[in-house]
Amino acid sequence: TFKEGFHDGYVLKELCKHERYCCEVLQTDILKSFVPKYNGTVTDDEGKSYIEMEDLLASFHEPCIMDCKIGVRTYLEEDLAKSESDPVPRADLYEKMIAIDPTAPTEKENEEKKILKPRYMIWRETLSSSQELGFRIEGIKKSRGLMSKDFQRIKDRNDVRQQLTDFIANSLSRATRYQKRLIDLRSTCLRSKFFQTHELIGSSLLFVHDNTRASLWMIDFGKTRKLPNDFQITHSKPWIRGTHEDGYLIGLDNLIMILQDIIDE
Ligand code: 4IP
Ligand code: MN
Repeated sequence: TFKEGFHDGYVLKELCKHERYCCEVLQTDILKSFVPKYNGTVTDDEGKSYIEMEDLLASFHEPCIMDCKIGVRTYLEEDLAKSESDPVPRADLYEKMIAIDPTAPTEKENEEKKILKPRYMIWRETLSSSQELGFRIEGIKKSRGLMSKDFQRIKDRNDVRQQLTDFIANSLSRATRYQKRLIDLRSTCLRSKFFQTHELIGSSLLFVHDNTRASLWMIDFGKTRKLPNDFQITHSKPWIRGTHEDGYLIGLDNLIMILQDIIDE
């Protein structure tokens, strides 16, 4: 869903105000080197607006790409509240659910052929590794191949590890480089003003490597929100409603540990 940017080496992503705000703030945060460069917004001939940001793949040759969604929770607390006060079950989410597992819907959901979004999101978290490991593999593209999104049921630590091993094609140097970058990211997060004052929901890490390099960046800030004033989260305690905990560091720590297992293998 990216279009070529107006400037060389940039891509356009459909404008989301929350994401634009994060991109702006992050340009002056110490996390800057872990996010794509941001070049403001542009509007096309049809009046559609976009954010223009760095094409992270531009400097790679036939890159392999992996998108990992970070966090134990993938929906906003406000969406949960909304869905309780004004429930709007959705047919499209029911269809997506039965495509993955026809036995997943309840009797009532099967009658309506609709489900609520938080129910769908929580089901996706528990079917995958999100809830236990604080991250899940969303997609992998091997060089020149197509993007595969068939990872909905990758849940167990060993299965995740196997997928990661495949992704890096068993390369020790890639495992080491990715792990080092994750450790740098973790320590930068702990010192980051942005990280201290925001909950990061549905945000991803984009892993990219080719034959000579391997690196990763934080992407997708459409559901990242500023915490209420004077509100603090640990990013590492399990989520309990009202705490706004996102489990971001749970995800980073597990990624770092699984890569360590791969390195020690
Ligand atoms: C999708 O489920 C993803 O969770 C989307 O998040 C989410 O968009 C979609 O919600 C939801 O249906 P699948 O991955 O199972 O397809 P992302 O864009 O981060 O991948 P939101 O809007 O919550 O970010 P809807 O409401 O757009 O369908
Ligand atoms: Mn994403």
